[in-house]
Amino acid sequence: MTVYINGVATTGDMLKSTYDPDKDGIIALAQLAAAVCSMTETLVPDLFLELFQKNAATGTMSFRQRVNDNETTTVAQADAIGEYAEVDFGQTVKISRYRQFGKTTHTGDGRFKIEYYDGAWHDWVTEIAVRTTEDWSTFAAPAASVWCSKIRITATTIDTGGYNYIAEIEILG
Ligand SMILES: [Ca+2]
Repeated sequence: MTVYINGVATTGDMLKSTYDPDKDGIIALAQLAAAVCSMTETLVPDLFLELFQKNAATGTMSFRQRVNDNETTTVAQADAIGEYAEVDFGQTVKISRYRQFGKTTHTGDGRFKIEYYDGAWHDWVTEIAVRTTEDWSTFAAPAASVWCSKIRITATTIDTGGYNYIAEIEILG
């Protein structure tokens, strides 16, 4: 294949999938894109606990600030589908795993989901069962790590015990 640059036929580096700094020194587009993506990935940090807890949660869930106050005895609660607690990180981070601290007054049939914001809201993990014990779940990692600047914990089914309780949640990179 021949590429014409300014009317001159060339078979230089533009045709190569990897950068080979020989004759013309032109970096193949794919290589340049890979380099930029690699740099961007380096600049997006994994979400760490202190940053997850830095900003108090906002939203429509009662006592929503309690979902990330680093205290498992303070409990947020939702009694209507769609109520949520939102945590804004103030920067783009990578999230990979989460765990929750429950409450024994749950029947166990309540469900919530975790959404993430990257310019638009998307579901990250759905159909998460409310936890019926007052201890931490093990960390669960959904299939996809994602980049985001905010998350929401949203009630999707209200527990027949009356409320979906979130004593604490931790989302990390
Ligand atoms: Ca709490």
